[in-house]
Amino acid sequence: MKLGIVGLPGSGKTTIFNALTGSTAELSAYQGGKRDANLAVVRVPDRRLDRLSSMYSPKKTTPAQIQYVDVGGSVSAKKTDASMDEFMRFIRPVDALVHVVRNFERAGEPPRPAEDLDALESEFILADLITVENRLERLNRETARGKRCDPKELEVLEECHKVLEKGEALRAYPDLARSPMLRGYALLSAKPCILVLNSGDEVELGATKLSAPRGVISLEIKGRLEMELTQLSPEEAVLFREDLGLDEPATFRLIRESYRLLDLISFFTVGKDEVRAWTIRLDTRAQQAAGAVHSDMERGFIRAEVVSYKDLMACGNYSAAQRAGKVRLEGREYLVMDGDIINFRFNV
Ligand SMILES: Nc1nc2c(ncn2[C@@H]2O[C@H](COP(=O)(O)OP(=O)(O)O)[C@@H](O)[C@H]2O)c(=O)[nH]1
Ligand SMILES: [Mg+2]
Repeated sequence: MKLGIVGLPGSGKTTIFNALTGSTAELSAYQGGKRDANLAVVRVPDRRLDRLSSMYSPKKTTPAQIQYVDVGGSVSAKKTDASMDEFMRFIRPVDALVHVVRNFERAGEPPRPAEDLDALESEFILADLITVENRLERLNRETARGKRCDPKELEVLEECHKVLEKGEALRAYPDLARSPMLRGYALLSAKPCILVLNSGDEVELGATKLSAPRGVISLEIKGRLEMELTQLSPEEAVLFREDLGLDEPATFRLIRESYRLLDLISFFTVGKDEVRAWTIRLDTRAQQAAGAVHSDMERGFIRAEVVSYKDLMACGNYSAAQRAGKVRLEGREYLVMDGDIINFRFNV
């Protein structure tokens, strides 16, 4: 699962990327726009995994992971095709967007989060409009030449066209945005999106009112501050956070929201060797979930031995949970729930 960090040049994309990933990628100078994309795999913070790890003291604890890419530059339908192609090469495969908006003064320019948000959002919508129009033209040409095309595709594209022409993002219409017909187009405004208000150190959190477009989750992060905190030693960082009255890193929330945005949940496997979080989509059945761990487990699936995280913690340990009747045997059709601890029984 991969999220792309987008935003106007100088909005703090690389800063947020560094805060998220603990990396030290180079920041752009004023008006810069580093061309190379930064890519990092991030551990999904999960207190449940930490507590399971204390319970089992395994040799290895493996968190769920999620990828972020800091694209650099920004899309503009007005730009040359080459820079557009480059942007699209990075952004097309991402599952969702993190849209960073500047909320700090830079080189004497006061923050204008609402305008900035709208400016880039409009570019995405325009880029999609062009894609959809090109495709529609082509379909119409082919139809005129007597080639048969899927009427459903035409219908979905016409519908997209109407939305985009009104200047609205496709994600505001979730059924349309998720249409299988659109899968190949990687339309930007159809991708799920988290809005990050990147506030300066001096900004009072919560004081800036910025209304997110329909279907967009928003959160506020002091990007530079969070980035600087990730660059301290863990001991120093804890002291600093206490001083500033900060709880966990703000980026943890962003990572968790990314997970939720993509309709992802975690289940756990536990044991002396490894305690591990596995990522699956919401509404995954037990047999398919077994496949996340190993294809043999999916193929030879017999039953899933399941206990919820809450029940396990309430009982204190696995055998107590068994005695209390909290460990269930579930079949292949069982819909795995977030926080399930699963032991797959299989036979190959
Ligand atoms: N004051 C302040 N400056 C920031 C913040 N985030 C980024 N900057 C500065 O804005 C400039 C551009 O940041 P960068 O992350 O490179 O932006 P990008 O072009 O979107 O990747 C750099 O000089 C950063 O130090 C912030 O939260 N507060
Ligand atoms: Mg950058």
